[in-house]
Amino acid sequence: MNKLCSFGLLFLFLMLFACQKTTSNKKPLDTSLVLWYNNPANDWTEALPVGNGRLGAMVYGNTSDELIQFNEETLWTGQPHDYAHEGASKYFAKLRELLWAGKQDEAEELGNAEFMSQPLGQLNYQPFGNILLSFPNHENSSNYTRKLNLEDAITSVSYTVNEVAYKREIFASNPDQAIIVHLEASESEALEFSVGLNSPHSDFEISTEDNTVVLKGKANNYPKEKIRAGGNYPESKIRFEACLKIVAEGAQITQENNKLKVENASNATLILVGATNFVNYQDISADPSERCNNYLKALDGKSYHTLKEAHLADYKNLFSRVHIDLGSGELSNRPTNERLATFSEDNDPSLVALLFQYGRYLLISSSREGTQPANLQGIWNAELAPSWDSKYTININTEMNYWPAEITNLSELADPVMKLTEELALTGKSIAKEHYNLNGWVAHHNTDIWRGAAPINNANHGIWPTGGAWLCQNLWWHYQFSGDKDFLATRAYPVLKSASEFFVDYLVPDPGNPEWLVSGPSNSPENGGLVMAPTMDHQIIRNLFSNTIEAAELLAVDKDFVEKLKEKRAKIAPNQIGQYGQLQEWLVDIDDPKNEHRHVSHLWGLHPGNEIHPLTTPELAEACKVTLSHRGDEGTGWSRAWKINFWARLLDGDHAFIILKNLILPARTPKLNTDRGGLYNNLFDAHPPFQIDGNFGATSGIAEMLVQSHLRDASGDFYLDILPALPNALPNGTISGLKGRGGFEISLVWKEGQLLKVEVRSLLGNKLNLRYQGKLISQATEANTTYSFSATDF
Ligand code: FUC
Repeated sequence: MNKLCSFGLLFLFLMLFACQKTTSNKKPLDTSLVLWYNNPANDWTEALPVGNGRLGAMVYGNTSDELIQFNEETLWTGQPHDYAHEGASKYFAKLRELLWAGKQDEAEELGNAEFMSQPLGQLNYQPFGNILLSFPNHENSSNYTRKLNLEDAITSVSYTVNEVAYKREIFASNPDQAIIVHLEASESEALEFSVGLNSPHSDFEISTEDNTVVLKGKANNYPKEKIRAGGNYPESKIRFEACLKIVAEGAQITQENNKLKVENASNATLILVGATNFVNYQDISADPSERCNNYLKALDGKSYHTLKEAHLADYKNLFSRVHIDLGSGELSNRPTNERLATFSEDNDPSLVALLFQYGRYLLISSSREGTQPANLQGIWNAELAPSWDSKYTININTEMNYWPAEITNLSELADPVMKLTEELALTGKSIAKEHYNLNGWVAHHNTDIWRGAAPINNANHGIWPTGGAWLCQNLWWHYQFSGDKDFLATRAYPVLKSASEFFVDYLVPDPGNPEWLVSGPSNSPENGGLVMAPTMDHQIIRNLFSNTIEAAELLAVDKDFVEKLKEKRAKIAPNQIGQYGQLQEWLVDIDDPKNEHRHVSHLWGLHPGNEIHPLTTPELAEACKVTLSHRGDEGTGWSRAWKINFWARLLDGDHAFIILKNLILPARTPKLNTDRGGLYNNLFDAHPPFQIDGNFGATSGIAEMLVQSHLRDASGDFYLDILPALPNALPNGTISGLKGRGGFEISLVWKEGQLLKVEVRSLLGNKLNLRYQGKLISQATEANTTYSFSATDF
């Protein structure tokens, strides 16, 4: 035997040995895309979420008394309602006068009396019900694991009782519009359980028919204890129904006290469908029973295997567009709660990758084409009186939810927030008329499923007219990433134009600097009360005008209007640098350097806007750094997430990483009396309490460290900035599938902090401006063609 041949045999032997090892032993857990735990959830923030955009569920993973809490996204309190305050516009000019005269208290008083939404608050998102499973004698188990695998969007629980292995798999199917729970035992006929449904609402009934448990009910009214003075919240008219059907071949199924008891089963599949009478914000005429029946009919006869395959195909089509690997080690193999507990002292970059992908997972699970947008809690809410109503706060939170959509290759998932914006453009028209006597549309700092657009809560933070204008950014981004002119003409432009129409006539000369136009009455969210001329408004309105101008020019329409917008845009009060070198939050230099307020609104122009950047406006960028140093590196969950994005835009990856570490802190530890900003054990972001924006903002921030595409050359083509803010803590990695404006898909490999390889797929054939460490490759591209470069090409 020659040497080569004996090496070959040895290799073959080793391979066989390796294969044997992996097939004979339990496959080791690939933790790169898995959240996993050795214990059932102690509470809701440890339960694991699944969702199909419309239905959501939180799975606790208890062995004997399993609880699966579920939601349907249209179950809200209230009914279609117009929130306009008739006659409010009579006080609009007066509010300005009072503020200019330095009478803020009086202005707020007048605002509260005459200018606010009717009622003063909006309605809230509701829980639906619970699936209650009971497994007799499963209290004492061994080999317990529960996990959520982001690769297939399935959460599973496995354990052993009396040498029988039990396994549950739970997922939310988008193609079949159902929550699927599959149960199996390793020994035939060893599975025995009972299952029922209940609901936290006061008005509901349960029945059983055939192999199905049915829950019918009506939403509670808005919780009394949360009603703000101003009263008169619309009565709840949402009705709901859920059906849980059991398929367990060969098993014995009996009805017992509105529950179903299953005996002698080897496996069983539970199918939960649910619906309400909500059709849209003006129409609640649907029949929930009919909807449930239709869902069940469409599911009839499908095996668990078929349901699972359809789910995997649908989900993977979205999720697998982006791969990320930031390296892993021994530490990465620990349960997720243990990794979270020590992340700040560890070197565990794969938890960063997991958190990045978790944000994408949560967006896929809470926002699909045709659904409601992800609200403050996505679609997961167990409370009748959730914090901030689990609605849509649009002075940062809802927008943050959608920051990752385009850049992490989930473009179609932005559809719900664009639809919401289109609907607000309709309800906001009557608010523009009633409250301001102006054309166009306006929305303030919150909205709900009924598309409330009037100022709510209190004049000191509710009168803020740029919520709608901010939301317009999503429509514009969608065009920038997709290049879809048809979309621009039919969906984006009409909304942008109408929003601009409002501000064209709304802006007013500042008495101190009459050549400047300012916004007001308004506030710098939610800091400092009712004022004239907050910086953020000016940045948002400038951005709105610029996008409207460009859209009109691309579509070759509305020449005169474009001229008017250009003229007004040039006069909007510019950003100011104040006495400490900070970016001023208002036109007057009154910032308090000790103020660590969670909102950093006046840095909007840095992110998510694009008018401030170290390369284009270095002095303003320096001023942003001063402001950020005043505000500090902590804050609520979403505030931390925003600061990651800010520092990435300031090209300071290490500072961005400091904040990321502050976000990946356990929100709840035995040492603390109360929760803090950070993450719960299920990696839900903590404001506290749970608020999903911090998850989405973190995903966006990590993407912004790796690729940015918001700057443009003189002819308007985008720069793709590669590794613009790579932290030292992430020296090695690969990512594929990130998106850039202008229609590019980007894949990167880096090592020891340096780029090795970049591949850019041009989708639209636009000019490529690839920039790395200040060096630029510019070239024409062809659509659907991939271009590869190594570091030495720069
Ligand atoms: C804004 C923020 C709060 C909270 C709420 C839902 O009002 O100022 O911190 O996130 O939205």
